[in-house]
Amino acid sequence: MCRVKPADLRKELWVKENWTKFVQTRAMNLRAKKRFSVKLTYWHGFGRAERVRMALALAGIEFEDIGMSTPEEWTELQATGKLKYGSVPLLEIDGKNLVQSNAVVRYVARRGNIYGDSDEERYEIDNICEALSDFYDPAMGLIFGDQGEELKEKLEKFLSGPVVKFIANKFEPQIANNSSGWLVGSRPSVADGFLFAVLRYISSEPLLGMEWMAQYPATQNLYEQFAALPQVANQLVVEKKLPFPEYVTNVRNTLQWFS
Ligand SMILES: N[C@@H](CCC(=O)N[C@@H](CS)C(=O)NCC(=O)O)C(=O)O
Repeated sequence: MCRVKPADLRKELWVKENWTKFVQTRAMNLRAKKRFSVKLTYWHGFGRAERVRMALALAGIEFEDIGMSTPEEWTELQATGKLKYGSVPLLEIDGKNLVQSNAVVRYVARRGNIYGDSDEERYEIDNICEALSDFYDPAMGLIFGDQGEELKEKLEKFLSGPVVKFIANKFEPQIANNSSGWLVGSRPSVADGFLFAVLRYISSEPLLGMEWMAQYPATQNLYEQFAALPQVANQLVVEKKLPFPEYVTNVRNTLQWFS
């Protein structure tokens, strides 16, 4: 008769127990690795990264949102050689270091299938993203300047200039004439994500606030529809956005702007 020795039994039990633990830990590590294999580096604010965040959110791609705050972090990042032009945002995805926000948005758009359903739609999406850059670029610096009378004047000019040119005359009628309620085609695309990012920034305090948007019901409806998409709503819950003063301080500290 073959008797199992107590020592062998203990060994077998040990292997069984620890193998299960090993398998569980490995699965956990793989999940964590997968979860954070996508990394976005910028500051925890809007700037040029928000269009990328919204594209990732719409595509349902989980990412680690890395916000810089010190000059050391900036120096270390430069030393990695990951920034082709020395500037952020940086998206680390699929083993690549992607820079240039509009090119990054297009990459995420293709990867996440949020880039229309035909070449015509993709052209229109690109066209709107470029126009959104034109609209947003002059507004991006508003929170970095004077917050008193000077800001008030700039905001008035912004409302009667770019807001009329882009929102009133172009995007509002384009959305209103599309039965889906999105900018292009029958489903949300990166163009909607970019518009949402821009609207959210310019409607934050101390900028325009939300009231101005009521004049543009189709735009406002798109804004609300986009925020309510489950994958976007999830991102808005976990986002690490800082109040403007802290965001501005972090950018200034990191880049050593002393003015
Ligand atoms: N065209 C680039 C511009 C990138 C850019 O200028 N990023 C700024 C932050 S918004 C930056 O990294 N500035 C620091 C520097 O260039 O030294 C893009 O859209 O990504």
